Amino acid sequence: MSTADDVLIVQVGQCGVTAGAALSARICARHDACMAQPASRRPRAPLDGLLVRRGRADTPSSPAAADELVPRAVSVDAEPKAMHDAHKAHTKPVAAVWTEGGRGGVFANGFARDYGGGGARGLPQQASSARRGGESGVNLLSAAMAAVRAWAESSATTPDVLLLHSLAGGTGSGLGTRLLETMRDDGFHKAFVVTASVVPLACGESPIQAVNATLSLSSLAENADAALLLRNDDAVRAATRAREPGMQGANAYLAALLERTLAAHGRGVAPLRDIVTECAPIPAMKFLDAHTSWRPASQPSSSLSSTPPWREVLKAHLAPLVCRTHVDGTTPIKSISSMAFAHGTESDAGEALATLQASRTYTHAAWQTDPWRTRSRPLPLLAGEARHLTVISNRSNAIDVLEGSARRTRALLRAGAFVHHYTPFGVDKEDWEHACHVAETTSDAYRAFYL
Ligand SMILES: Nc1nc2c(ncn2[C@@H]2O[C@H](COP(=O)(O)OP(=O)(O)OP(=O)(O)O)[C@@H](O)[C@H]2O)c(=O)[nH]1
Ligand SMILES: [Mg+2]
Repeated sequence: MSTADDVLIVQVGQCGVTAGAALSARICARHDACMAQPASRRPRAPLDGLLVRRGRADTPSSPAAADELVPRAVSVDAEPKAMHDAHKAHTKPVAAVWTEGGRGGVFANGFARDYGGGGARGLPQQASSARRGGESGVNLLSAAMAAVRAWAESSATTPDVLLLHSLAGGTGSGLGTRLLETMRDDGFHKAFVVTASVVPLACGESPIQAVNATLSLSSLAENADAALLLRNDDAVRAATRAREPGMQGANAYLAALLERTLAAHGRGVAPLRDIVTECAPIPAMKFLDAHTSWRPASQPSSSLSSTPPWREVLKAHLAPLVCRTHVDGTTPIKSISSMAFAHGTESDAGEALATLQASRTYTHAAWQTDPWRTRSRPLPLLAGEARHLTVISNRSNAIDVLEGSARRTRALLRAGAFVHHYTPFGVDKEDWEHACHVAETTSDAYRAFYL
């Protein structure tokens, strides 16, 4: 049976590589903390199973020591900068492939350009294989697939895949979804593929972010088993509350959220399968909402002397991050199925859930009589933190992302704006139309079930 040990993390584009590096740093730090304990009472860190031995130098300008333990993560980016930064911070994936130029924030450029060629650099093979770095002449999609395949084959069973990427950038959205589609056609049909898809800031970061998001959301609807929609607005809000503003803080929040999500399921349980089975059993509704309580580092905590009550943890550090109404500001957001991952024991999880239900932070559809599942385990804690709760929920606010993106894409389509940026890469008006249609149909399914 697969477990957390059989997860392959594939991180694509600047956002994927950078947030993935923050996750890797946390996994390695937990491992090092456990190893620092005397051998007689040394615990196994919750995500130790994700660590593998990496071989020789395979990343830009940062030769890794042989036999270094690193998380089973493959980094893919069209440009090397995010990888350089991650490697300087000593957060290395097991394999990295890259080219020398970004995709200019255009989905089509990431999705289709890699068909045609352009030398990719990197080492897609396992540590034991012969080195194939430098200008290999292989295109980025092929090189990325070779790395993914090599590490998948190193696992006892086909691993489940966590694809970490943004919906807005050219590489993360375009190449990320292209990789997903290729995996589906290429032996990964047995694997559960869950994406951690970073939603751009609502205030807007690029005039074509909605088009990129619509095109990738429609591909996720067709190819992923579940997609965690990680809103950058929430991550930035969490970071600001924690007095760690900016993208670094946002990534620290996202890393904590993903670490807890992967680690909470207990021995012998495959985390991604658990999430798909419990939260996304209906294929038409696979877009999930995810939040974790994240204690502001600067805030004094009673946890240093005693364990704070769940009411305090949830009210102060989870509820403020969770939206309760749709973008119209009045229609309540409803859930149909939710999972709560608690640090601690089963009784801690039960207590946390009772407190959460009393707070009405999450409201479930009236017909759903048994909406919650809990998972509990001693999980990594942040400095000064005594307990935390993470919630993954199938919620109607997916409608806002799907409809909002499709609406803006249709407006650009009517105006004929920006289409010429996509057509040279083989993504034309019909593809925009199709993506809008898929996003709207998916949104309709949510409306029918929830509202
Ligand atoms: N949370 C978070 N979001 C990021 C980060 N870097 C970029 N983003 C978001 O990602 C989106 C832009 O995508 P990028 O990942 O930068 O683009 P890319 O995938 O590298 O694609 P190209 O640069 O166009 O080739 C925007 O919504 C950014 O806010 C990061 O480190 N953390
Ligand atoms: Mg980039």
